[in-house]
Amino acid sequence: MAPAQIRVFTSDVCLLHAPTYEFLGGAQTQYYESPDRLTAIAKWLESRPEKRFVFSKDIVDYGMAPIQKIHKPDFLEYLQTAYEEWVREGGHPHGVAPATVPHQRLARLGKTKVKTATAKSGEYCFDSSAVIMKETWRASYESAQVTLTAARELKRLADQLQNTITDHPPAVYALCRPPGHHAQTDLCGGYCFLNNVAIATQWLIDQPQKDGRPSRVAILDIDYHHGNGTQEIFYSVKNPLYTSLHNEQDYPYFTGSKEEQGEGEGLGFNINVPLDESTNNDEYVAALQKIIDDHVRPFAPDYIIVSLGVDTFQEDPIAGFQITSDAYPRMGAAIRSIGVPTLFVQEGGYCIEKIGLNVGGVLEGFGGF
Ligand code: OKP
Ligand code: ZN
Repeated sequence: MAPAQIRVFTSDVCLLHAPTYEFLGGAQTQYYESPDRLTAIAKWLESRPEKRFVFSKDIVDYGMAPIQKIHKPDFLEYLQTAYEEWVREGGHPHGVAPATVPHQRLARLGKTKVKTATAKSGEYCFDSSAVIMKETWRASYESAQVTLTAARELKRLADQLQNTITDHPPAVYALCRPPGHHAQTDLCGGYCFLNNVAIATQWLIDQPQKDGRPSRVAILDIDYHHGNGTQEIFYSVKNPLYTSLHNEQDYPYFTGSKEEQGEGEGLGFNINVPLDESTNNDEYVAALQKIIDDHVRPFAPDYIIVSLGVDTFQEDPIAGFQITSDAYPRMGAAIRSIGVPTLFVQEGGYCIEKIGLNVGGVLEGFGGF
């Protein structure tokens, strides 16, 4: 039997972050990570029959504590003050975007103290796509709170099912933006400011199981891009397990190889599976099934968190494998077969016309609708 419904949490505050342009391939283009993505997904899900998707805009404010467990205090301070300082210093009012970043081979003798808004824009960011505008902090904070609210609902549903035998694990979906998987402990980049998945992961780990032990979380990052942020944040711990399928040849270019397997206690708990850009539906689903069988199931997670990017789609304007809309329900079904309560968190996906169909495909595939 399929779960009757999938709960969806979202918030209009997530729409407030709306830069109008970015630089792609040297050209000034539209800002692809737009609020329209979120409204297009909501519209598609709401149009489905049988009230499969139950929306809630009741977002709980968990405050800064769960965010401070992941991100450094100076970085959090920066995100909240960057725009005002930038404008005060004469930066363009569209928003903060670095022109100079501290490259690792740049001579840094440790004596310079970063003070100006322009210098800080490079210190805390690794590319030009994470534009900080007036409402970016508010929207990013809300995006994290939407994810936490969804995580709490998943825990509630999982607890309810504790003593029930079921083949339909509960699923909850955080329909949020800006996305998060590129955001590191003290770096924004790749349209990401706060790492929503990392924040919710740590929150769930900190919710003990019945026997008092911390919960075990496996992250399945199916966005087209490597989640360098989530990898970095959990690189030296053995819980969560981080797994990612992505195109290693594409953005963010310098992370995501098979050789990155974690360090110290975390060795073996970071699994990167790079795929070629020619990857088609069957090949993708086979790779997903393999990562599930070889790594996710053996980890015996209490929860799964999916970094749900649908920029794997062949028609995506800035990304994409050779994957059509038919593949998404198959991905959802493969994830459901693990049989574990699952939190879906929105990451990338930039084809506005099909983003609802593709996200909805994964969720309906999981639900068995
Ligand atoms: C965010 B998420 C590549 C340009 C990349 C930033 C992409 C961020 C993707 N040609 N610009 O993982 O979907
Ligand atoms: Zn992506």
